[in-house]
Order: sequence, then structure tokens, then C-alpha cells
Amino acid sequence: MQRSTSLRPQLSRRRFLARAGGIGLTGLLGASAWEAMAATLVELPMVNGQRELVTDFPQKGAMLLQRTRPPLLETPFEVFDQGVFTPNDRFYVRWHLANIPTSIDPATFRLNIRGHVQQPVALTLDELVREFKPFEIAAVNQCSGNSRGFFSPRVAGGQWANGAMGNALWKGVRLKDVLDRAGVKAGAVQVRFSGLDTGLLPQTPNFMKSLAIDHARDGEVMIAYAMNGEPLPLVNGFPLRLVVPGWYATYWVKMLDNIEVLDKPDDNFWTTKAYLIPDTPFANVQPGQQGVKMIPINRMLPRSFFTNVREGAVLKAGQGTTVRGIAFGGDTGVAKVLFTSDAGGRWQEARLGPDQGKYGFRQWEVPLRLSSPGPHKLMIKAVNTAGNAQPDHPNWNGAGFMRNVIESVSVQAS
Ligand SMILES: Nc1nc2c(c(=O)[nH]1)N[C@H]1C(S)=C(S)[C@@H](COP(=O)(O)O)O[C@H]1N2
Ligand SMILES: [Mo]
Repeated sequence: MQRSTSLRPQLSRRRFLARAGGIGLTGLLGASAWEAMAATLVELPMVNGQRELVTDFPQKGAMLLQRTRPPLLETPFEVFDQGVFTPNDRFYVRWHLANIPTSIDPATFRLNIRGHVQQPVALTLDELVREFKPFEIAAVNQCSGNSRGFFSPRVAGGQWANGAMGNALWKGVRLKDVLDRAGVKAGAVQVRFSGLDTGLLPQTPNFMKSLAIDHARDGEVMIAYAMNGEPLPLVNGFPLRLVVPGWYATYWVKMLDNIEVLDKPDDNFWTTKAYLIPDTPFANVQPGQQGVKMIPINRMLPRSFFTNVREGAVLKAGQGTTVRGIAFGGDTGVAKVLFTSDAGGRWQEARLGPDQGKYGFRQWEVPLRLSSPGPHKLMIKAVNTAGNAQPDHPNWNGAGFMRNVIESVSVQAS
């Protein structure tokens, strides 16, 4: 297996611009080429929100570049208006460590199941596909730091807008079935997962995450070899990734090649030091608040978004239109999505699109006619089947995890 220096072999536009700029870009490229390149800069609605729209990562279409190595690529939000399944080539990308294999040979790849088991097992991809019962589930994969760029006061970390999430139909095998093949021994407490990526420095801890043994065996946690009917893109974890429906994406270990059953709680850095949240509703604390109990991040909460109206949009007064968007319930299904066009005065239930499974995105829509010209505040709120709703005020914590608030857009009717 090769380990090359970058997943992005082509000359980046930024570097190209920097070089070409020195010798007079417009003269060199002509005005239309200049315009085409200038159009690849996108302004996200946050401080320092300028992002380059790039197309040169393998198996990826146009993505908002936050960092090249290790890659952080955000899904442009308009993609979410096109359907409930996020296309593989527009699905966001997040890695912690810089050494990511740039190619993997499916013939020699092995998935190892070891540790507190009767019989360590090394499975080929072929065995995994042919010898285990296939399992499929639609589920949202959302980074813990999705929407971190909107935290106020601002916090350090990847400055994502709302595009560090995606919904896919995952196909693979149940983790439970694979664990059964190795035979979990009595006394097992957790299962730890790791992939093929490593840090640049030998002292950098490998990325590993663990789940409680009962969670790992719940029949929903799975090992995916396909996403929306295709093999996983390399940067989304080819050939295998863990899928933990309803839980934050940090647990969804990519390029998964190691499963270790533990008879003691995991004490590795990524489980015990990183990805901790305050043990409070919505992981919410006051800036500067001390002495809060911290716990590992876990289940997701409901969220909803507008996908066809943006902040500042101008609508025709007196004319009917359809406002739509997406919602998800977190670790359970969407019960209802509530919409208001008068800043929360009157709420009405949005019509929900087809249910593709409780962990996936659900489309919503409402007919809207703004009769009076002037500013209007549209708001959207999801409620899940456990009765959890998005909060009126945004939550806050120092790591910028689990951003949640009733989303709003201010529009003009004229
Ligand atoms: N092997 C490996 N798996 C990983 C990570 C990683 O750094 N290495 N990052 C996790 C985090 S924090 C996120 S948000 C998701 C991102 O998944 P995606 O890149 O497919 O969107 O992968 C998770 N799985
Ligand atoms: Mo993440």
C-alpha cells in the first residue's frame, strides 16, 4: 500500500492563483477564465467565512475547502435542497491525521477482529460481502463540530457552517454478526475501532474510538462497504467504515481495519480526552463556567434547516411559494417540523416527505404567501419522536460541539 504525501495531487487553485498572479493573471488567462476562477470563492455567513470551492479531491465534486491535509471539505448547502440522500461526491470529509493511504488494494485488505474473543479473525472484503447477511440503513453522519463557525463567543476548531453532515443509504454487515464470528468472551465491556490512517509523528496517538459492548451488538451498528449503492469514496473511508446510527460521526471510524474487544474500559486519548461534552442539556454551559462534569459525546439531537430560502432573500408579496428544507430527529425519527413566518407568533406543521428510516434526513415543505411587504422572520423547528425539540437559544460549549438552535432566516416581501 502506498502512502503518498497528499490526497490532492493537482496544483491547487490557490497555489495556481498565487503563482499566476505574479505574472498578471487576467492577461495570462483572459477575462472569462479569470471570472470562472474568481467564482470559485464562496463566502460563508460567518467571520472569516471565505472558502475556496475546489473540485480536485479524488472522487469528489465541488466542495468547500477548509484544509487540504488532512482534508476538511464541507458540503455546499445547496446540495441539501436536491434530495434527502447526499451524493457521495458531495459528502463532507473530515480527517484528524495526515497520513491517509491514497490507494488500498481490495485483494490484500483485511479486517481484523481480536482482543477478548474466542478466535481472532481476519476477514477479506470478499468474505465480508459473501459470508454475512447484508444490512442496509439510511442514516445521517454529522460531525460533532458541525456549525461550529456560528458559535458566539467563537471557539477554536474547524470553522464549519452547516455542511459538515450528510445522509446516505449505508450497506454492509451488522457489527454484531462479525463479532459473533470471532466469539465475544464473557467479561467484554467495550469494542474499540481504528483505521488505516496515522499521524505524521510517531508519538501522535492513532485515531481510535470505542463503544460499549451492548451498543456494539445492538444490531444497528454496522460495517458499511457501500454508500448510496456505490463503494465508499476513499476519503469517506474506503473500503469499510463503521456506521453508528443516531450517534455523532466521530464514532464512524473510516478505513476500518481493526476491531478490538476490550475487557477493560478504553483509556486511549481519542476516547478519554477528546470529544468530551458537558453533561448538561444540549451540552450547554456559560462561557467561562468551571467544574462541569464532562462525558463522551454520544447521541444526536433533532435539527432542521431551510434549503431553498437564504438569509436576505426577496419574495414577492401576495404571491404563493413553497418553502422547504430538511430535518432529522437525531437518535430517533422526526415527529413533526414546525414553521412560523412571524418570528414565532404562530407555528404551523410542515408537510413531511417520505420516511426513509428514522435516522435519515426527512424533507419538509410549507406553502407560504407573505401578504404584507417588508421584513419577515421565518423559523423552523424539528421535534423528534422522543419529544426533544430544537432550543430557542443556541447552546454553547468551549469545544464547539452539538450546535443546536431553532434556525431562522430573515426575508423581505416586496
Ligand atoms: N479513521 C478515521 N475515521 C474517522 C475520522 C478520522 O480522523 N480517522 N474522523 C471522524 C470524524 S470526527 C468525522 S466527523 C467523520 C467524518 O466522516 P466523513 O469524512 O466520511 O464525512 O469521520 C470519523 N471517522
Ligand atoms: Mo467530527
